[in-house]
Amino acid sequence: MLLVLLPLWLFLVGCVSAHYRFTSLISPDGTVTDAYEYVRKNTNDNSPVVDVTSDDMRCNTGATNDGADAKTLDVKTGDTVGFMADNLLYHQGPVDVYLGQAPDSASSWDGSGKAWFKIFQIGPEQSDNGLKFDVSIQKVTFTLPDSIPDAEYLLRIEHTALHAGTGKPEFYISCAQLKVSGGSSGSPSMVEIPGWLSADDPSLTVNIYNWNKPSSDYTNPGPAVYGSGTGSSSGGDGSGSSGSGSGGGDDGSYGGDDGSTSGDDGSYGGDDGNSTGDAGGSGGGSGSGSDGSSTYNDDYGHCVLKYTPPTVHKSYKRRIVRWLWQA
Ligand SMILES: [Cu+2]
Repeated sequence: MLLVLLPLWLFLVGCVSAHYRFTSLISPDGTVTDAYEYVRKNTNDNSPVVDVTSDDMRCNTGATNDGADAKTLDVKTGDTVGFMADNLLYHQGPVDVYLGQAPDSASSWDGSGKAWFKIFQIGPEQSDNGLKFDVSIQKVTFTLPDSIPDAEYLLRIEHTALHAGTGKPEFYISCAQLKVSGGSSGSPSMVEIPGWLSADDPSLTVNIYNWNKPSSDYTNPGPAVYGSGTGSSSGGDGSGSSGSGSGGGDDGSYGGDDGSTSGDDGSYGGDDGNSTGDAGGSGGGSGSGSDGSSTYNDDYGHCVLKYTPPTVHKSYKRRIVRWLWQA
């Protein structure tokens, strides 16, 4: 039976490896800090959270209750910070960034309570032809609001992948730990996570492939942005890292489209360049094709298996069928 399961196994491996995590905090001087230095480490590899009512929505699976291993970075209001992911956010969907005010230290807080407010968002381009999200983002930076209380915070990024169709969102989440000083007496209105979004929220049930512009504007999940909401996005190690789009803001406008030139490092699950299988995944994809099977992402970002069975003589085929039947 192992032989039979092998192609399936390759399929799963190829798909999982194509996902992404926000592993690094970008400090105010622009440094991409080490993976999980200031970001809480999750335990679900690069898989998404899919239940919007789960406590895992706060900081991802395994990271909501565990901040002890991550450091807390000193920053000031008005500083520009950000997140770097370990892959392009190649699924279509919005990006939203929140601050959660810890009652005490960020590292000891589980993110519970009405303590979260949004400070940045990246929405889609909206046209008569549908919604279009930037799928070449790897780095997201934004300015911390001027008017927030001095406190320790969890800085939370959420990428909501909407590619799988109506009502099947995938949430890619990370939390970094910050100690903010220099603030004033601002008092943003706050929401509770989970609880601030329900599964039937229009931002989650939208069909991004069938959406007509004039009837309704798309609004990102969650509350309006508090503060200026300025920031940008770009690809990872490719060109175009100086993006200056005025992303987000209350209008949900498309963020950072100047600087989002794809950082094409080959980690993107190639469209179809590796679909022949026996070439072993050339063309920058993640295919594992040496035995005739490979995976690639189709136009909707779905992971697809291409399996070309080896040529087997008829008599062997019969034997294999008989063997399977008996197994
Ligand atoms: Cu996916």
